Amino acid sequence: YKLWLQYTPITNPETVANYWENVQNVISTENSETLNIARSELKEGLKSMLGDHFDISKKADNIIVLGSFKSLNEKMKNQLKYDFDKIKKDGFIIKTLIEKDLKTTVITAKNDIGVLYGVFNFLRLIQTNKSIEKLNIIDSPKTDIRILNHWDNLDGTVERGYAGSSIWNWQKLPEFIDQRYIDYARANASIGINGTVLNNVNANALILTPHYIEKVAALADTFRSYGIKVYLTARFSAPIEIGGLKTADPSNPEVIKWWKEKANELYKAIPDFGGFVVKANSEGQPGPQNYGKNHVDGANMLADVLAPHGGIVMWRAFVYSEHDANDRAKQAYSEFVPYDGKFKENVLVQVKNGPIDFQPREPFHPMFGAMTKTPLMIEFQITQEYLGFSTHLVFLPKLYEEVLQSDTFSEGKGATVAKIVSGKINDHVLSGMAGVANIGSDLNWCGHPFAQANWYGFGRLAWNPDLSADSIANEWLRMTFSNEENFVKPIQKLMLQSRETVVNYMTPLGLHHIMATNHHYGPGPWVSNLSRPEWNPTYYHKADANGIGFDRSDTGSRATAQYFPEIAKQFNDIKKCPETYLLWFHHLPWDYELKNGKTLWNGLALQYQQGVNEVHDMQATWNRMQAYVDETRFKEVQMLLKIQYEEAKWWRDACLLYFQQFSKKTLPDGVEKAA
Ligand code: GCW
Repeated sequence: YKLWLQYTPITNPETVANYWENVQNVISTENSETLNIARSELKEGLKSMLGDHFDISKKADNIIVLGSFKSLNEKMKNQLKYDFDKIKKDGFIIKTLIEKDLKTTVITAKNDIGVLYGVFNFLRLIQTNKSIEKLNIIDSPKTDIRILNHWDNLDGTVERGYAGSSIWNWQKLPEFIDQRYIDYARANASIGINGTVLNNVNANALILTPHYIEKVAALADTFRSYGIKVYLTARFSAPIEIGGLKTADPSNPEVIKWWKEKANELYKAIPDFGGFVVKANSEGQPGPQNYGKNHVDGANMLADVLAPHGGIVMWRAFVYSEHDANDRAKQAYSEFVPYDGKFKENVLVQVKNGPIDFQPREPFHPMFGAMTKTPLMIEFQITQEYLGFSTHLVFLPKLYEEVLQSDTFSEGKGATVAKIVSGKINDHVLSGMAGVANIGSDLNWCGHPFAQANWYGFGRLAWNPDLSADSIANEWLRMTFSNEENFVKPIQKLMLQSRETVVNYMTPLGLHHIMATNHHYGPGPWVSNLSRPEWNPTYYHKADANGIGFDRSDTGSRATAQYFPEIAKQFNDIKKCPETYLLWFHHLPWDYELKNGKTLWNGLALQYQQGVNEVHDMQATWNRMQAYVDETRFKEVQMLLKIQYEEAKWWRDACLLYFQQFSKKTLPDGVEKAA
């Protein structure tokens, strides 16, 4: 329940003494709600980790000074002023200053929240067993909007949520502030998350009624001192549903007036309200296209009403329709890219990491790099809709890293998705990263003890999209479980491998969207009778007697042409296309020869088997860890891995039996037959 903020007592007396040498007291130079939180977090954290040694009532020499730059004494200001020029909004400095025998560690920032971020960073050093003797850390977030998207409905259910029900208790709000809200804010602040969208993108307009606004305001009040702003999803047809109007046409003066008044009402209750996320004209949601208008008309109308209050619009690009079903992967690009430059300044277009839908593996979305005048946010899914819910252990930062480090070549070599979303490439004022939350009412927040790492990792990468999944796994394990090398090493390896493993047993070689209908849990490549073509798995794998895969090259849907030439050429050419994306971009015969010399059929089968073997190895590794993990978590993970193993076999058997009807080939040696 304590997530990565365990502050586990350090047992080695020497280590304790060492830390104690450097932190004998905490002095804060000013007061504010946020700084008080920072101070008490630091004291409680140190006390918990260092034990009785840390007695703040004792007179002490080596201290930590906490406060914003303006509150520091002249001497410190002089020593820090150059560093200070290097930090940006919300950034911080942690620096050891030594004068004669006196050592002072200063944690300072331009604003209060920066100090709180600095405190969590400092505590992380001790949590992960790092030295704090001579510190010189200057760090700032690389994106502005680091935000969770909750797909929580007002009735307490969570769309694609696998960790119990919504943590927002609408019935008891605004009076009752659940301790969980505070714990939630603290956990988010500890990784730099500074925004939360409380409700589902498949929005219910009721959230915008006075009854709910009051409740939303109570949450905003709770989160404010942790630096977290509240945002809502806006249902485009709200003027009709709760406003009594006949239309929601964005050009209609009555509609515009209604939204203006709604914005005024929201900002009266929540002066720092963040703004709206909108899913429009996608999967049946209402939008401007219902009135013959386009995304720009819709987004700009809302942007105009929010602009005077400093609010923003995050307009989602997840759109596809049955009317243009030649290739769903191409639709968002065609609907948005032509409008580059037309969006108002306070609009960001929010784009999923890949062109289909949160698959175990997708190439990066071709919109990244293609809209130079519009800030693009990236949307990742933290909840594991297509990756085994909260039952399978999958460390997602590995997936995030793969996407973020992809080179779009939009401005020549090095224009990575990370650089585009952090606004570096086209100098955008706004930048951001959204993660669809995996948080629910479960005792452990996320349903799987290791799913917490995905929330943690998302936050860390939103702060710095260039961090490595490797370092994130390492720090998370140390903070959440143990600093024992015999534990950290093998489990870090297990986590880093886990994403490739799920790809192997679900969708190897670029296969995608072959999950069972609606819930997306388990295999369903055979489904072909759904009303919309692009909902059927057969639409994506196109397996037949001649082969398997979706031809998106120049001989097929030409989706490859949406990428910049360097990438397009690579994806287009069977010989150059990375095999991880092979069947994403090409339809190939069953005996096509893979790079390892195997036929496509044999290679595919062996990869499914490898996924199964890898889960087996994960089990074996975990079973050796009993000594390092408390019994509850040890057993939970053990039981979950057992399910994962059985289900990896289920995936292998179901997919291979199904595809075998077309390939008409036997399974190669090494692949176990279905029981
Ligand atoms: O992946 C699909 C999900 C829907 C979701 C949609 C979206 C919120 O299956 O449940 O709806 O994406 O992102 O809008």
